[in-house]
Amino acid sequence: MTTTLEDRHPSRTGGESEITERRDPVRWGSDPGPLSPEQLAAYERDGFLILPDLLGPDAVDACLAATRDLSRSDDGPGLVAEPGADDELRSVFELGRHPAFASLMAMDVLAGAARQLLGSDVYIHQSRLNLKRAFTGRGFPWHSDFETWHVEDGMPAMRAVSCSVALTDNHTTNGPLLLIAGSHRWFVSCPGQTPDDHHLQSLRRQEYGVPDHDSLRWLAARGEIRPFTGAAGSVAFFECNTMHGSADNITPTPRASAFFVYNSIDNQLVEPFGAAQPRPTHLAARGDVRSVAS
Ligand code: 6CS
Ligand code: FE
Repeated sequence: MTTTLEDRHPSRTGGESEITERRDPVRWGSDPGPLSPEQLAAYERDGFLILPDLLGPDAVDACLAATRDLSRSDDGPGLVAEPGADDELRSVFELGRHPAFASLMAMDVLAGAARQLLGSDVYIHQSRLNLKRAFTGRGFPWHSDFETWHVEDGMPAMRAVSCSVALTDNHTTNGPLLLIAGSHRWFVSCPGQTPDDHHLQSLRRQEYGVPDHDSLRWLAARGEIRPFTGAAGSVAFFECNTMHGSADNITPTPRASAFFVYNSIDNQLVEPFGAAQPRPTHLAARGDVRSVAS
């Protein structure tokens, strides 16, 4: 059942692509927090903020050990294989099951920055590992996370931020996250209509919620495409509507990343705006969500 709320960001309604101005603030409120005024200004301008070497080797090592644990677990719903390679693990969801990730995502340097950007308490909407293994790690086509979270999960407003933690060194060559600077200022509605149980396909190879080339050219003409490169322990915060994607990793070096999506406690999910059924809760927390402890 789709929601009866006014859809302020219609997409995948069966029509053509359309680019509209963003209708929500980028930074909500003016709460204090770990980010400096210069860092806040860069985030508002670009739609992302890269913090090189934010986390130390101990935190990275703990996450890598947790990654090995979670990757070994059974083939639960939170494990996603690469397209066309059922034995190659692509993503693992619901990282809070592991104490190392649970404590990292609650650290003030991460969760405090999210509260500062979103102007409220926050909860984890989604957490995932993208392993992007050496030679076989496949990329992710260009997309706005908010477009998916609005259409398929019922996220009402652009009041969420992703935190990407590099668990291995990110180079220009091993499939780093690519972001279009400034793209968060426009909403790109996508063509087509969401198939039932779309996540069973989209998390392996996304086809719906991927903007057309003309829209991507339009955005890239207004903002530089920048890679998130840096040593393991580097962190990128990116706004939920910033256009991003990444290429395949054909190099001998893995590009493993953890993603924590912080959503405002005041932006909790309603019924999907463009899908028949909500996605499972390991992809989109809903119901009795709990704020990340401050
Ligand atoms: O569908 C989702 O929620 C996920 N898909 C992508 C490609 N990025 C955001 C999110 O992790
Ligand atoms: Fe994404």
